[in-house]
Amino acid sequence: AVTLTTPIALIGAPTDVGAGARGASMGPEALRVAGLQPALESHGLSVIDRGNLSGPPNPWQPPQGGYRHLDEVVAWNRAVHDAIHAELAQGHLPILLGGDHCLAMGSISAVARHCRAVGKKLRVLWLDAHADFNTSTLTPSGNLHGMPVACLCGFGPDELVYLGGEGPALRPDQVRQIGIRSVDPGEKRFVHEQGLEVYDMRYIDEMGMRHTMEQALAGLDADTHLHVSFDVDFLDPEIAPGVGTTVPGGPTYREAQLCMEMIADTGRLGSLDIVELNPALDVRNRTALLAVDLVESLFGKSTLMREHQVRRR
Ligand code: 6HN
Ligand code: MN
Ligand code: MN
Ligand code: MN
Repeated sequence: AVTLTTPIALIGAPTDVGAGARGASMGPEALRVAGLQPALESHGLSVIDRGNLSGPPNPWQPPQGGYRHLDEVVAWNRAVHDAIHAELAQGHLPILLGGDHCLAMGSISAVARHCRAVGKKLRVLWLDAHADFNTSTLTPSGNLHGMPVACLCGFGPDELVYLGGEGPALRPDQVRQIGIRSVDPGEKRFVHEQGLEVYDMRYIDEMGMRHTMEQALAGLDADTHLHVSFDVDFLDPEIAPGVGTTVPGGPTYREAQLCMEMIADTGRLGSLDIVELNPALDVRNRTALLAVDLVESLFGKSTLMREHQVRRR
């Protein structure tokens, strides 16, 4: 659980090796320029910026054997794994500044390893327009940012499945996906077969964000580590144009705020990815500023003091 005394560590991973568009490599700097650290500090949190990790350049090659840039993706994710694990071991709350979403393999494998070591349960909230559940045979693109959930659940190459040591990092029942509205045909069958819990946009339209989050957060307890993997393309492209793979019909500003606030209310947030921000496609850093605004809510910023709000139930 986050307390005002849990130091937050920012870790930049400036790469787009897993993506189909160039530019997410500039994400960490855009988030810094948008004021992520002072925004969190303004709410009394202590924040350490660890700077950026390094790794191989993007070779911009076609896929081989169903994967694009597999060696580079492995190298980046090893670096991410080690950095995130080191922060968790020190009792810090790591925020991964991506970079594309393939990097969640490194961060979540580190979180899972940490949870195994300290005997905590792990719940992953995957906020995304996409399910990211492709495999080398299902993928239409070969881009590894479309495969991290599958790899984390054991469906991928050994170098990625075993990033965190023993066995796959996750069981599908530890994942809740929210905001989904673009799933490839083979991927759709595989999501169904593996029983992923997906709160797609149809569900959010019909049931509302409040009910959606109550479901997605049900069953958390004091022994649960909550990891949020925030793909910025989760948001409607009208408010968040700065991403490589926009899909219309995403959550509005108010829906996204409520989503973040309800996560904050659990007090269980233990780690976070902010990924897929693409400053090359953004407009005056607007999407980065929005991401910072939402992350403030995720860490408990609210309009009024808790005791001053009208009771909701
Ligand atoms: N992301 N499903 C598409 C693919 O190429 O596999 C798009 C994946 C997008 C991934 O935005 O993190
Ligand atoms: Mn503020
Ligand atoms: Mn994604
Ligand atoms: Mn996405």
